[in-house]
Amino acid sequence: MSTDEISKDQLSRNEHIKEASGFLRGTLAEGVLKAATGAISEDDGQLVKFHGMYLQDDRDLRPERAKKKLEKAYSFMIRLRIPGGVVTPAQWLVLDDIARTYANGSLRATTRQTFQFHGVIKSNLKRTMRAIDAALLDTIAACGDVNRNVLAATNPHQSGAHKAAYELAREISDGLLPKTQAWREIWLDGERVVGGEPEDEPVYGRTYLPRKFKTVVAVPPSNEVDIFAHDLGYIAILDDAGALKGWNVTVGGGMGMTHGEPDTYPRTADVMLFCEPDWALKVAEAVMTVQRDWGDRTNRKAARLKYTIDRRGLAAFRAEVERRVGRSFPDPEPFHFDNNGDRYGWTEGEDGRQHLTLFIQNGRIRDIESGAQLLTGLRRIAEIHDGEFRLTANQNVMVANVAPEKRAEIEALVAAFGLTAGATALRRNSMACVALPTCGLALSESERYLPDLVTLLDERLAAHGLAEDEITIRMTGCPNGCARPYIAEIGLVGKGPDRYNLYLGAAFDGSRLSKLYLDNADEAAIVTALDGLFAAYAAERQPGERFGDYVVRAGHVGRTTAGRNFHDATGPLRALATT
Ligand code: SRM
Ligand code: SF4
Repeated sequence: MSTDEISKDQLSRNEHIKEASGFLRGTLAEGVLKAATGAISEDDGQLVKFHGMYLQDDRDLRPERAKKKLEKAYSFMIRLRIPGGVVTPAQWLVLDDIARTYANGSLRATTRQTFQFHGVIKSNLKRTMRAIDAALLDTIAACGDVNRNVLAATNPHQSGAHKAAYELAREISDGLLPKTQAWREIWLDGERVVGGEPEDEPVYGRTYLPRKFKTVVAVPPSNEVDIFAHDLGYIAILDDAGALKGWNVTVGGGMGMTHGEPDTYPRTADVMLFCEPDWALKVAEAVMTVQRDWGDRTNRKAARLKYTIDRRGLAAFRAEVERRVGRSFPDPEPFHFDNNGDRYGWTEGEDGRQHLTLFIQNGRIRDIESGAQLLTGLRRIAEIHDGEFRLTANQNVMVANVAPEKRAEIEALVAAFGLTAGATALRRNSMACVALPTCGLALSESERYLPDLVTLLDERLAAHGLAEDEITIRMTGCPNGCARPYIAEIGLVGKGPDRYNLYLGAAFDGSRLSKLYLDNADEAAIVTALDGLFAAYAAERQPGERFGDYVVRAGHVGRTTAGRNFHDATGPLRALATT
């Protein structure tokens, strides 16, 4: 249903907030100045997301504050917009300063190639935003019902294709950026244009999109950006000489669901068409505006593009995209992915440039007392590095374009600050979302717990001779899927305190969803179940067979090809259901 076809009272509450906000202003300018509370109003809380911020509170402190009848310990999470995840060393130093001065002493690399700050109190918001602006960065459209940070493949193995991927990410990010000046006006005390042209959002309109919209650009054979999890994606297709021929366009991926609501589900994207390089931006605009007009604005749980496509059908969606672009496109070209992880250590591009990818556990860059000094170590590297830093979609950091004469110096810093402290194969392939204490939606621990669970699982893997095997494992504190758990070979999704759903059977290249294997399981049940499966895998696997493929072939879980059979019970659960 488009907004034209439905009456105003059917629209979701957020649609009214957007409509009345004056292009995302609301009462934010006044609310930020109110010293009586660390929070802002509920409506402004929705609008501030479009400015890259979330109102949060420290959930660890809730009981104590409630006992003392104090307001919650409010602060803001700030998310940057960094297309392709590229920052200069000078920008890194500013971000490090902000982390130490205004945030909680850490930088958080996210699953979408950007940084978040946590713990910024209201009175420091403007100072933080001014520092971000001075570094020529911003947080516009990092969250909210808009096209968010655009991801691009980081691993510059095929240098030409990666350059094209990065350029396309920037082009789409700029082309689909909201035009409102509200961000500058509110956070940088910019002048509101009075008597000039009335403000307009030519692409978005006054109510922007029905829901968040995410775009990525991939370069096979690496699916490091997890293209099948995103609303819109581009897969580089190269000619025989390795030059870019064009892009396969994917639509309708997404991870979020709600426990117990089978109408919500993760879905892997469809590969829709092939377009030549000059048409890529036009296609992005058409896909986004069809979703703008066809997406459900009455129910936010049904509003993502994945549901629009399932409701209308891929063929109808494609026809409308082609109609809006004004031409038809060929069908997609063949392509092949072989993994969705990062290549760690030093790599060399075909142009001879050197790059160092560092494993950052769950993206948290901070100094640990008597442990790795990630924040300080990376700061020291930024002080001498003259290439750039690239964030990966797996929460890691690449020190990119290292000059040959700097390599030894950087290696010495990596060793001195413990930046590569021996992660096992499972840990290197692990990701956890933020969850507690800052995420208001978390049902269980994630970032603070997965490292310990991996230690237990590593012992089990080693016992079965699998210590060197690459297996992807991802955990989230709730079913929203921020670390994309449903396309990891082992997925753990928070159900409640110390309880998780265990999902198995996704593909190592991120192209197939997993299935529910254990419901509401505690640590002992998870470790016991996986121990048994690791033993069986070690004994029965075929040469080169991945863990996710094995559990499907051996019948431990069913195969999933699209989102809609995701909720069918399998494995021990299926057995329970039929007895
Ligand atoms: Fe996410 C909401 C953190 C990537 C699906 N996500 C949230 C919020 C903002 C909670 C909230 O709404 O109050 C979390 C803030 C926690 C905190 O304290 O920082 C949050 N999401 C994250 C990050 C930081 C996880 C991480 O550990 O890296 C990732 C930031 C990405 C970025 O830089 O933009 C993050 N979120 C994702 C992804 C992965 C991706 O896009 O590749 C997904 C699944 C893909 C998708 O969108 O379907 C994801 N986040 C969600 C959802 C469910 C959306 C849905 O369609 O149902 C929510 C809740 C919502 O939107 O209602 C959510
Ligand atoms: Fe929060 Fe859930 Fe996202 Fe984890 S998956 S960061 S708990 S919204």
